[in-house]
Amino acid sequence: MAQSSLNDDSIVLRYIDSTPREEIHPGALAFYASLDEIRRNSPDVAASIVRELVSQRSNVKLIASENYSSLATQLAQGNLFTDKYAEGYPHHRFYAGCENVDDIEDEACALALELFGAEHAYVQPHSGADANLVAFLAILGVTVESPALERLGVKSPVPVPGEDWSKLREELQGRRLLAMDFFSGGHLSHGYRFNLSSRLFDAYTYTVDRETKLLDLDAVRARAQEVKPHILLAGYSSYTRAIDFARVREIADEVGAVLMVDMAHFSGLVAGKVFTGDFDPVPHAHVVSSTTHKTLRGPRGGLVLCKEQFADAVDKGCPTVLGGPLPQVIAAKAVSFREALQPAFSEYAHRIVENARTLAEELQSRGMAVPTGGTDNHIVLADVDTTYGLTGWQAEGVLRECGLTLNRNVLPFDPIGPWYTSGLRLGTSAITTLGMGAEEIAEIADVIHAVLSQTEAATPAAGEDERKAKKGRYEVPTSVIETARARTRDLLDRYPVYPEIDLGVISSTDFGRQTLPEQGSAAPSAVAS
Ligand code: DSN
Repeated sequence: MAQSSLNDDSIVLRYIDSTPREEIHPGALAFYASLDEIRRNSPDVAASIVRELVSQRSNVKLIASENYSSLATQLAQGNLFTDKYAEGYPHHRFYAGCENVDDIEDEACALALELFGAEHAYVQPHSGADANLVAFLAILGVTVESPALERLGVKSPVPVPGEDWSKLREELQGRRLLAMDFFSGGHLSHGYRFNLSSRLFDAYTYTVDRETKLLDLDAVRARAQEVKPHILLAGYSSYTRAIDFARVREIADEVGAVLMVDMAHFSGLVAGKVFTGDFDPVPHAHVVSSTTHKTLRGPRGGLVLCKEQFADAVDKGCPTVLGGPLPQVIAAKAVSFREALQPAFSEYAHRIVENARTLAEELQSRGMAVPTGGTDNHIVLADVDTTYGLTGWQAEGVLRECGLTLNRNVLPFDPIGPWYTSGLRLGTSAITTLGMGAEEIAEIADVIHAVLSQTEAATPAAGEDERKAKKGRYEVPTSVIETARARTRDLLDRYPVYPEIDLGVISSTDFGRQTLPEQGSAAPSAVAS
C-alpha cells in the first residue's frame, strides 16, 4: 500500500499547529486526518464531505427521519471492518477469520437487548426496509415454511423436490398483510403498491379516522376481523400519536395474526423510555423492526427484535434476504447503543417530544392546521394546503431557500396526491440534539409562518402547464427570504452542527480544482477563501 507523510499543506497539521494541546478534540483530529487521506486520491470526494458539513451548518434540520450521530459513531464505521465478509451470524459464519466481527456483533446484540428488553436481537439489516423484509421472511418461515417442511419430513428447503417446492412457494406467497395505509402514515414497505411487499403479500390497509385523523383501534379491530390477516403490522413514518400496542396485540390474537411493529421512527423514544408499558411495542409484538439512525441517533442501518420463537429465522436474514453484513456499521451500532443506554439519552428522548409538542402549539397559534391537533412523538404534520393554499412541494422549496430543511408529506386522504402533497412533515430529533428548546422552536415556527404566509402559487407563464405552475412553482418577495435566512442563520450560529470541527482550518485550495460554497455566517469565512 502507498505510504505518505504529512506535508506542509496538511489540514490535520494546520489544526494541531493552531490549537492548544488541551483543546485538541480527537474526533475533529480524525476528521481532518481523514480529509487529508481521502483527498490524496479523491479531492472531489473530500470536498463533498466538507460541503455537506457546510450545508448542514447552513440549514436547520427538521427532517423527521434524520439526526446527528456522534463522531464516535461515525468513526467506528471508517475502518478496516469494511473489508471483512462475515455471512451467517455470530459464531456461525460461512467465512474464516470472523472472531472480531463476532465480538462486535455479540456486543451490539447484547446492548440492543439491554436497551429494549427484547428476547432476541439481530443487528445486520442495512436499512429499515431491509429489516422489514427480514421480519416478513422470518414470520413466513416460522409460520408457513417450517410446518410445510416438517410435513415433508425434511429440515431444509434444499432437498424438497421441484413439485413440492412449487406448492410451498404458493403457500408462502399471497398471505394477507394488514398495515396502515401510506396516506395515513404507513411506510412504503408496508404493502404499498410500488414496493416488493405488495408483490409478496396480498396487502390490505387500515386508515386513520377521516375526521380526527387519529388511529381508531376499534376500527382497526373491525378491519382485522374482516381481512383476517396473516400479519398485522403496526408502525408508521408519518403518524403523530402514541399507539397502544397492548391493544393491537389483543386484536392480532383475536384474528390469529402475527403482530409485527415497525418502530423505525420512534425507536429512540422506546429506548429513551418515552413510550413505556402498553405503548412500548417490544413486549407486545412478535417481531419488531427498526432503523438505527432516526430518533435512536446511531449509524444508518436496521435492526430486528423478536420473541425467541422467531430468533432462528430472523438470524437467517443473511442469506435469506440480505447481502453480507456490514461489520463497520455493526460496530457503529454498538457504539450508539451504548450511548443510548446513558441516562442523558433518556433525557434527550423526552426533550425531543417536548420540543415537538411546542412546535405543534407554536405553529397552531399562528394559524397552521395540524392534523390530530398535536403530537405525542417527534413528528409534527402541517397542512399547508388548507392553511396557505400551497402544496407541500412549494412549502418545502421556499423554506429550504430560507435555511429550513424538511420534507413535504402526504396527509391522510390527501387531495393533492403523493408528489406535490398537501403537507409538511417536521421532526425535532436533530434540533434537540443541537440543544434547541422552546425559545428556538418558537422562532422556527414564526419563520415558517412568516415565509409561508407571504408565499403564493406562481402565475402560469404563457403556454405553461397551469397545473404544474400552480402546484410546483411559487412566488415570494426576495426580502422575505432574506429576512428569514438571517433569522435561521442566527439560530445556527448559536447552535452549530458538530462544533468540534472548525472549518477555519480548511481552505478551498485543499481540494484542487474544487471550490467550496459561499459561506453564510454559520460557517467560518476561511472556507470560502
Ligand atoms: N425515508 C424514511 C423517512 O423519511 O421516514 C423512511 O423510509
